[in-house]
Amino acid sequence: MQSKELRVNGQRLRESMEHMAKIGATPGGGVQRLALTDEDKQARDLFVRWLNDIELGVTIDEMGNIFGRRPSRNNSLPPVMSGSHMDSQPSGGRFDGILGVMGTLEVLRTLDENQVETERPITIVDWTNEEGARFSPAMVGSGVWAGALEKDWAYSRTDINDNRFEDELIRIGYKGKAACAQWPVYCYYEYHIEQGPILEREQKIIGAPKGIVCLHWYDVYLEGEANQVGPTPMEGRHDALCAAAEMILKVNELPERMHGNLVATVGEIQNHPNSRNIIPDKVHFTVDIRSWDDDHALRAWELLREEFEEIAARRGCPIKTEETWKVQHSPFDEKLVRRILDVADQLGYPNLHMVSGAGHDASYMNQVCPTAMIFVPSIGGRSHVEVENTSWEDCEAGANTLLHAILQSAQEG
Ligand code: HGY
Ligand code: MN
Ligand code: MN
Repeated sequence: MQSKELRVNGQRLRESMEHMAKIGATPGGGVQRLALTDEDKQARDLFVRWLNDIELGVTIDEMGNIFGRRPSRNNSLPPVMSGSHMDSQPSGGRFDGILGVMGTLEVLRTLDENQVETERPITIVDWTNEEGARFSPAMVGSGVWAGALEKDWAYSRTDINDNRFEDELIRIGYKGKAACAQWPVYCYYEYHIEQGPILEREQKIIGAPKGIVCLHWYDVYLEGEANQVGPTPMEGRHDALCAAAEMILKVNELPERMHGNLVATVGEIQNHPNSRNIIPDKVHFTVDIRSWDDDHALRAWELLREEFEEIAARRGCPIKTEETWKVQHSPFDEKLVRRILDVADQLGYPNLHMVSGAGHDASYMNQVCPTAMIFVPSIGGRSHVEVENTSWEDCEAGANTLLHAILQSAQEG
């Protein structure tokens, strides 16, 4: 068969996705496969089995990143790499991350059954802890591989129950022997759901983001004074939760005050002792700021921090802030982005040049090799929720686009 006529097997892709969706399935139709949990291990074990079924050389590195390598005519050439992540949010969706891993697997299965030989090897990857939901920050596996994050720092990260990243990696049996350090990659594609409303609204099937916004993560800790809620007068209280509440509204108002091109969110909060008849004395909350303009995001944080200091002083609640993680905005390789749009045209899929507001491992891969992403629509623009959904037709269209983008790159000498 002419390679131009090649198409993936949409039914097989659907079956692999539905098989994976059973691992960590939640009552509302989503998944909970937090990084380095038993559910993550189950998905990993199944993925490795599927890689072995098509005789890919499997490598697991010391951050638990899983690579499968498909040999080629010229194995000395740097490979085309494609993949994503299999870990999820606590009440995550059945498509985020896993579609990129299963989509790439479907591409390799299709090449295999059609005996397609490529000039370059092709490597599939599952990156560890892309979400950062259990162990912050996000994209830790790809960050260490790309040399942007320190392995020992990553190993020391703890979850809310003080479990260490490294210990959990060992516990699930995925602390591999291979060094987690970048090696030459010809180019990297990541196939992913859009996680927003644009493709659906514009009635497009394929999105080709020009890149990913910057992501800046901060942690804020407030100290108040606990006391019995009844006898303690309102005057003179040091209520850490009220201080946090004022600050959280400042975060929400920030984008408007910064004249747009920015989103700012408080997604996580812990309140101590969290008892209805005790004035809270300890609060931790997170701040997530994103923009295409890194300096704009930094200015926003500086503004916030000044306001937080004023509120903390006025309420007598000492504050500590941590600049936990930053990844710069990532403009993708224009040639590869163009390739994705051209392939979508050739396959007859309406397509759109856009930007990604969601972070992806492609942010770090973009720092080490030419990188681009393929998006498909999220129904209702929803993601990171159990109702996250994408039509199987669109999943197949995305995988076909990935197939031909990978093929074109893998045939380049
Ligand atoms: O935060 C993100 O956008 C990604 O889900 N890690
Ligand atoms: Mn994702
Ligand atoms: Mn996600």
